[in-house]
Amino acid sequence: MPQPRIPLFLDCDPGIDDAIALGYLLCQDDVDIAGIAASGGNAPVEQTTRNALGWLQLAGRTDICVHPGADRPLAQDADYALETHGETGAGYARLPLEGLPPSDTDAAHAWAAAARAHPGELIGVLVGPATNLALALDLEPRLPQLIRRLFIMGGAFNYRGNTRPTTEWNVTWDPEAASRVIAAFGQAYIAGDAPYAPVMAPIEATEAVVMTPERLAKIRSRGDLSPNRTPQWSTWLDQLAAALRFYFEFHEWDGHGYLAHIHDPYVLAAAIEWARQAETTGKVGRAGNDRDPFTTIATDELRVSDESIRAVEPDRREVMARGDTTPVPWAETTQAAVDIELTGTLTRGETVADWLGRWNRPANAEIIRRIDAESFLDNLTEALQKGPGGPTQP
Ligand SMILES: [Ca+2]
Repeated sequence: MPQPRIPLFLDCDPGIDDAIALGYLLCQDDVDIAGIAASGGNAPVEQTTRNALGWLQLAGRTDICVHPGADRPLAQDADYALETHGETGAGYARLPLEGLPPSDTDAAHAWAAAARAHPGELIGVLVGPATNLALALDLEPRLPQLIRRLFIMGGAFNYRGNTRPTTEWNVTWDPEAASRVIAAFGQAYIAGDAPYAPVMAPIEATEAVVMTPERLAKIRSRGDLSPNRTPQWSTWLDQLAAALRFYFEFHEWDGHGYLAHIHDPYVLAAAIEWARQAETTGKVGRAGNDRDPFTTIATDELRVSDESIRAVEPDRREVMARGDTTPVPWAETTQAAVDIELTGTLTRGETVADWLGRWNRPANAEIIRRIDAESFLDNLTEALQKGPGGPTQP
């Protein structure tokens, strides 16, 4: 039986970890890229659009559209992370200067068009600020019903921030947009209009995904043994290594050591792998809503260490064993009511989860609590070593 294809829309702000996500995406032979949107965030939107196009062009994928997004957040001035990602948002990488033009269709219209073109099937992945998707909700309020599942990189729950003391970058960039997206997608889930809660991957989980020089060397060298590996892909990896060198230096300067937290590729990979698993095990409508709203779901034993499984409470293990939902791959998750602080004088942009049900509100999001980072990094390594191998490649 042929493998079902996965239509996917990626909204990003490249950004160095975004670049790894883009590369990983190109290596997935069963994913149909329904569109790529660029958001302002790590760099101005003109630059992130150019970077997305540049990474694609470097890989020979001149057939993929990049849709430019809004140039500023909904309700505040734009801020950029050039000290983290470099003046161009691509570290020391040299991307093609002359190149493809961006799409004439802006990001918000592209989100709406992709969702309408794949009703109930599109996987949405947000690894930049939520501005584009919030604007798309104005154009197409049925997006939460049309999109099969939304995966969001963002937030910091009861954790030190990476931007302000308690806030994460993507949400801080545009808290109003993040709030609107969570509210819309969460409400559709609560109302029974959408089968799955949006997934949030906050930094206290994604920081476990660490790229090291050793891991990078493995990706670059072992790939020579892959029959699918082309010289073009080797060049792509050379530029990724140049980008990562900047990212390593930044993290070292920031006190984390000569390594890099790579938040975005995990979220993209989890979305793709979840779609595959859900396809394999059958579509389970209302997944998760039969349980109490604060249920912890963990992945099956194939993808999480024994130690992690033992840490799950016994009654939660029963939920896992029933197999009545498709777990988020390489992760343990908890459903909870989530909201975003928009007015706090010290905490604007903080994501708040009501773990104990004090608000008496149903869960509107599935939050990733822990990631089996080593297993995911092995998957990432294998994919990047192999390179793109689909029929569209020469
Ligand atoms: Ca990003």
